[in-house]
Amino acid sequence: MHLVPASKLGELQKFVENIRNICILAHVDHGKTTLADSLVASNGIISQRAVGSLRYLDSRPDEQKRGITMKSSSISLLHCILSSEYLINLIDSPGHVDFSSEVSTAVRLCDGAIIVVDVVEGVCPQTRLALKQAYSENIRPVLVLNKIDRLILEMQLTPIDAHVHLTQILEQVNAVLGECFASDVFEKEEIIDMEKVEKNDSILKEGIYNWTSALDDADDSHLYFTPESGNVVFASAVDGWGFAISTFAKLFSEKLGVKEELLQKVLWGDFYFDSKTKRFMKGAQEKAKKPVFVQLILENLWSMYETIIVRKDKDKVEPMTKKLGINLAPRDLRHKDMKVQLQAIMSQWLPLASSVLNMVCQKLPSPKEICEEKVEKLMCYQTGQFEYLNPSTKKLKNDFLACSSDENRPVIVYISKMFPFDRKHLPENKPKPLTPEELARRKEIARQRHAARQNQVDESNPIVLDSALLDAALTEAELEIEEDDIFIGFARIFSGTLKKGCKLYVLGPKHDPRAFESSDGKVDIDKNLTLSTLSSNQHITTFEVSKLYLLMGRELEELEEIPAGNILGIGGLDDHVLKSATLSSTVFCPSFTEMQVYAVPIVRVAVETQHPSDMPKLVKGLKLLNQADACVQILVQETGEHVLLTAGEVHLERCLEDLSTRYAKVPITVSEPIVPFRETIVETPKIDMVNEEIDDQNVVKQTNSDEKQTKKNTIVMYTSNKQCIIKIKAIPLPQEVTLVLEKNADILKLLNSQAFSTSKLNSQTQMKLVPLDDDFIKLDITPDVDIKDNKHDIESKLEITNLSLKAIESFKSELDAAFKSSGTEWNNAIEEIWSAGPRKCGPNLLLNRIKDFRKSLFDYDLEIIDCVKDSRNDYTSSFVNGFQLATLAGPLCDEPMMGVAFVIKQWTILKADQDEIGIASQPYGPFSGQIMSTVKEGCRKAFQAQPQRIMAAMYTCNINVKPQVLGSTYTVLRRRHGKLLSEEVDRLSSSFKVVAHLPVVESFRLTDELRKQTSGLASLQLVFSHWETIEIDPFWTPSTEMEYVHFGEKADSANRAKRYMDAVRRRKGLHVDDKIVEFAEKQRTLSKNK
Ligand SMILES: Nc1nc2c(ncn2[C@@H]2O[C@H](COP(=O)(O)OP(=O)(O)OP(=O)(O)O)[C@@H](O)[C@H]2O)c(=O)[nH]1
Ligand SMILES: [Mg+2]
Repeated sequence: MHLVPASKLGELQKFVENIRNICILAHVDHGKTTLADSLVASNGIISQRAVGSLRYLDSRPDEQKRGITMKSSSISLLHCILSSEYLINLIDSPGHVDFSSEVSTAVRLCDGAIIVVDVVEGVCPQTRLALKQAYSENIRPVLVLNKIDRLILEMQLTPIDAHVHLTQILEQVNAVLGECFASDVFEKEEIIDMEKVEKNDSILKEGIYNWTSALDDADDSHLYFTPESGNVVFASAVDGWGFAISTFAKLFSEKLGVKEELLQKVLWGDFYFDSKTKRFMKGAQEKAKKPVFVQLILENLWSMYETIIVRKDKDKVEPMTKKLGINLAPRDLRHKDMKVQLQAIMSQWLPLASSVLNMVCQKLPSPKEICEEKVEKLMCYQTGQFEYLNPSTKKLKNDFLACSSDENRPVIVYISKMFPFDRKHLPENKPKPLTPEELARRKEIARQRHAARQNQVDESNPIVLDSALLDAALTEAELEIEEDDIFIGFARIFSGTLKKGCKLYVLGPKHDPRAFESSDGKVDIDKNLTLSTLSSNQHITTFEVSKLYLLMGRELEELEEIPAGNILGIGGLDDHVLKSATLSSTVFCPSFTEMQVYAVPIVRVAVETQHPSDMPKLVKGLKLLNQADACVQILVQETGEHVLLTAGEVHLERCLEDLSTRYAKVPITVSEPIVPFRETIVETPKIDMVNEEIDDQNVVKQTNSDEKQTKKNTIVMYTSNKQCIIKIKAIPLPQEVTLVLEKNADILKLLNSQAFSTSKLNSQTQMKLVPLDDDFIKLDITPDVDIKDNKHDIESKLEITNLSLKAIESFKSELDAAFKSSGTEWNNAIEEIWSAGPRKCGPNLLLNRIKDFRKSLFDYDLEIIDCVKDSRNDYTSSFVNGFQLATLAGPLCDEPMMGVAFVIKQWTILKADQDEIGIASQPYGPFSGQIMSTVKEGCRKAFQAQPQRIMAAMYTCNINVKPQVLGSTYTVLRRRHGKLLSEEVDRLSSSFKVVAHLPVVESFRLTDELRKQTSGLASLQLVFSHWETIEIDPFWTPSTEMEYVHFGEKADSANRAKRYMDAVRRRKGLHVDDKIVEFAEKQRTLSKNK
């Protein structure tokens, strides 16, 4: 096909029914980009010969070098079926787990997805995730079973075995879809049940419960991949061929004189051809007959590969092509490499692009078919449920469903990411062909310059250049484009038409339309507002559309207007959008639900410039990097150090490359990866380091008297002016409670902001202390709704909606259940919770067991009456902040605490008269400050009075490994303290799928080491999983008899927990208790005497 002009694609954008917005999703290396090459080649953008080797959509040099995709990119293609023309907006996405945020940005803009599965590797972790993501975003999938050629050449399966194998792979994929469906149905059922219970439905009254599950009634038949229904293509992307069942149904219906519809039904499945009756019969497996799929399809494919590639039978090639009706170019026929001949034949016989694109057009929905469920999901970020939206916002649902470009429809656009683009390559900056006049002018200038140079020697006779010509030359020079990047918004129009010059609101992720219900949807926003000038409670800026682009892979094409239903690029948003945003012509439009992020930024490095004078450039570069990548976070530490947070090693490398060559363009130095730890306490261990029970008899070293004193572990603290007494004890939180707290950090935040806005007391002190409980300041990221500004904000009034109250209540009951299941001592704990920390939303608790002073986190709806007399009320926020500071940086290595409860048993302020305290405390500073530091110190001491432990961040590590190197893989894992979880053998590829947990801190350069140790026969995926306590006491010294026997008195064998702790302490410049060699001389003499 010839190259399709952009104007033609622009024309097609108007026919919404014929648009397909799709993305390609798969596990890493399953062949997405190679498949995309075939589709791109079908539009003449690249040649058919380049398919597979070019990987056109991997436009970054490092993508080409490493052979993996690192960003999602889009291209618009034309596809014709009979006389209908379709516009396909195709997005290729990365498969590597580090870039899963790029997959989310792609999925959000699409209505359908092509799931690619490598038939040898089968369903892998990212395939599973892709299917789940597609399901949860309500996008319809089709399947491409890729790399069938590997079954023939590499695995050398017979056609019958291959058929069995393909059936199994299909079952695996469908099983994942089944899981998604079942969990979705159960979830919905739970909500319905809860509503029923709330309404006090007849079930309870009548005492009858309907035990039939919704799953029994739910219809999931439409969901699965079945070749006979046409949503599966079998392919070899690298060889450029692919077919659906319908491809062969059409081919054979003429040849065999059988109806196409009949063939469509029998070509896949348990059918065989009975040569006697000349009929297709069911039961091939039972009667040990060859299935039709094997007989008519696979055997043909196999013989093709065997003749051309295995036997290299050149003479048969020509007759074969004639039989198939293929015209092979003489150049291909003469080609020495038989693979090229095969590719040429196969890609003409069973062209991959047409099979895949036919399937896409026939099986995937157009933007107009967007379902109600998806619209509601997109619209309810702030409220969680559609019914809680305001009427004017609810009305917009019809506009989403209509997906119309009508003038009267509101414009709704979603931007899922901002991607950098070289300014020089923008369509408007591309060099245009010169007109004859310009050519003549340039010639004239050149001639004059030449003459001037010739006459330079003769200074008395200077030649004056024609000033008009010079002016023209200057304007041209001025037009010389700056060499830098601009950002383009990666967007989709859900309603209305985007035109140049139209003015829109840019709604930030925190925009809430409920605040504008009284307006008519149009509000006056200062035109000059940009991201950097927005205050923390403003979320809207205005923007005039100036540049609209058609995304064409490595290129952009400028368009004047783009109608609803299309994927596009929008320029000029640099100052308005940070990472994602919603654009609309009405403020009633809610911001879209945030995209689900599956990658956790866990790997940190500190970056700095080699030359201090370059620092401003680095800061600017970091801001740009932050804008361009959904998964990057930038932090500035108190020390002024800039820290970059990324999802993993590969992501980190890409970010650093971008930073030094694209955004900052200065040489940078990078610290060793910084891995976060947590600090916790545990119950006193009952067994020692050699797994022997500890009892009084076998303990050799008794604890000294100091420690005995704190045996009770309750710490008593006085403020410096001795006016206040506090008794604190630290206890480990049950694991379930910690998990619930960790999961509900958002609700804790919400609870705090409400508690704050409703509490009439202490606001002053709290305001002062807010910045203290954060040793990191986020760099120019749209600020979080700041607690202090919240008080007078309209939003805070809106915040206590029914829904948030409901969410808080369900969190409370979940937490209560977790407490109750952990033993009777926790029975009342839920009422005692005073605060969570650090940052008021962390996994540690402050428990209030002060007999005469009640304060609870869940008292947010109570007005505190008549307690002003108690002077402690004036200092509660100082008290809580002391706890916040303590939990933010523990005593082991200044890392945050996790899973610790601080029980306050007593808090007494001796002198109630505030003025007196004020005077008395003069020499020690303000009393509130004293209380805070005393609480902080008390918490630390209480923590130290318990057995302390370090917690490490853990990865789940999926390794695919060949049996011959399984041993060395385990050695590598063991050395890095990995814990084996499971090991499965894949019968066909005879490789092992190993799943293990591995501390993040031990994971660096693991990929390289594995590659070396296993000669590249193991592949690896790392995903953040959880925090795990390292069961070794960092301060451990032998104390039992057996420990003395095993480790000797000095016990100088390596203590892993201590090693981690010391490394962090060293990095932070804290004191490290290094062991110094004692009696060095004695040792030397000993060795001399020997
Ligand atoms: N044998 C065989 N190899 C294939 C086929 N399709 C792709 N490959 C090879 O698989 C490797 C990965 O292909 P890509 O297209 O880059 O895979 P991808 O899914 O885009 O990978 P990421 O984007 O990094 O996730 C390349 O070496 C391809 O040549 C196929 O049909 N058969
Ligand atoms: Mg790729």
